[in-house]
Amino acid sequence: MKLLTKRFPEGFLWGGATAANQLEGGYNEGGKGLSTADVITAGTHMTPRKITPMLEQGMNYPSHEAVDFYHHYKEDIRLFAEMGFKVFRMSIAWSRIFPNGDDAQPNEAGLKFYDDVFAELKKYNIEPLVTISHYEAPFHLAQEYNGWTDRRVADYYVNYCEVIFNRYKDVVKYWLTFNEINILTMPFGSFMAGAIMPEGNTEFGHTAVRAYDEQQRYQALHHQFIASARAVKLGHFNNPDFKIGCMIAYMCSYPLTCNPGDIMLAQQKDNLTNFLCSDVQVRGAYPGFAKRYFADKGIEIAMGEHDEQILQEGRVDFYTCSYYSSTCVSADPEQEKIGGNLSMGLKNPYLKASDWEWQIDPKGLRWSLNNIYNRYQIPMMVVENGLGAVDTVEEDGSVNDDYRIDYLRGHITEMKEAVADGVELIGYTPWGCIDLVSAGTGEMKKRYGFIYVDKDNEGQGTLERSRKKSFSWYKQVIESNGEVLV
Ligand code: BGP
Repeated sequence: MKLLTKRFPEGFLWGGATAANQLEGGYNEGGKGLSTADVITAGTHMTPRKITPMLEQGMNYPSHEAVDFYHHYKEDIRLFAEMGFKVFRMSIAWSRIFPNGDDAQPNEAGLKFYDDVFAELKKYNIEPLVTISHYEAPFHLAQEYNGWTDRRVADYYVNYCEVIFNRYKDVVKYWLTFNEINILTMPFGSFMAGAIMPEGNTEFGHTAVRAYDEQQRYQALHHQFIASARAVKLGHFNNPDFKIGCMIAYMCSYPLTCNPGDIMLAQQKDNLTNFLCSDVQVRGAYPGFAKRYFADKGIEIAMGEHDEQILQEGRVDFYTCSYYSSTCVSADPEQEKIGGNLSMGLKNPYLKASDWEWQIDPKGLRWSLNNIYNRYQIPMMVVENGLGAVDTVEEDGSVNDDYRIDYLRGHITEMKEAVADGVELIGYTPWGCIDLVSAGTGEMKKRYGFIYVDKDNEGQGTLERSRKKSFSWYKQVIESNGEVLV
């Protein structure tokens, strides 16, 4: 028997992660249509973003320019190559390829833009990892069809997949069908992930009236499962070498005490928020606990005649997740709440939190990876992880982000433990490897990057790129395949 060592495997995919609407800008260039992300204003930690059904004069829409990767991609990819990236996670903006979503023909200029990006990556032997849908859809699909509540949107998505699979089949091998698909199980995901139009209050996330309509959200989610499964089958047919994965926002929730009520609740939360979606995508069927939840809540999912078979035939090849923090759950409603990755949880007295109240818990990553791998036993990647923090630029232009290095070092150390535990981890792409717009708040101030971008919350700045202290640190991590972490 070969014993496992505490080392990352040869060929481990080190890199970084981004998403089109938070990175690219050029929102109306090259024939691109308006996306759902383009109608969300900037907010802050304390002020929610707003969804405006019409673009309003004088409003700050952070996706419109973002950090202008659209015009800076060559420079940015050169910097990724300098760090030694093996992989770059990016998304394709659906509305660049199909401006309205239901167009008869794709937009050639949009396809050409990604040809150029992939060619640039290839120059440096960086493997693209492409998210097909990362928190955006053509806005027309939201307005005309109420987004993913309408099954026809799944057809448009599959059509979009067919076009990009054909076009990029020789340059892209790794695909993810939907970013954090499980966000649709929460009110927050309604518009952002489901393109479901809000009614009444248009504050982003928790307060949009329709967001609470679970029936509608789970139906939209079912359509995404079908779309994802059809895309997997189509992709494998197109190119048997394709590796197509799911992507889950893994929310690690500990029971606050050993009270059996807390233990039960933690398991239920793990099941419903984390495992419902990956069970469907990895195992190809709804788990029993989902059926029970639907029955208890009176949710009825309209299923097509062949849906069960479609889900079975469209199982993913690998599992990926984001992991940022952990929270606690308790059966006692009086416990103190704290923020988290798109959801609230309870405070853990043993952990410190970031400025945005996300509790920092590297051990939780090892625990989560083991928990997931024990269930599925398929290759895994951590495709988002990192610390959103305020950076200070010194007079000499340097950014000494030791707090970010500490965060990443802690998490990489625990990933290595997970590898020694037997978890088949094949890659790691920390979030926002270059500063970009925050999805939750729309701010620039919440930075994750190894590369600093000169732009502030009001949209002012030169967009100049510079290397932070973490840049050279991460370079040596990659060079040593995770051995040198000091
Ligand atoms: C994930 C999203 C990303 C990203 C990240 C950090 O949930 O997939 O798009 O933004 O969270 O969140 P935030 O930008 O709110 O700090």
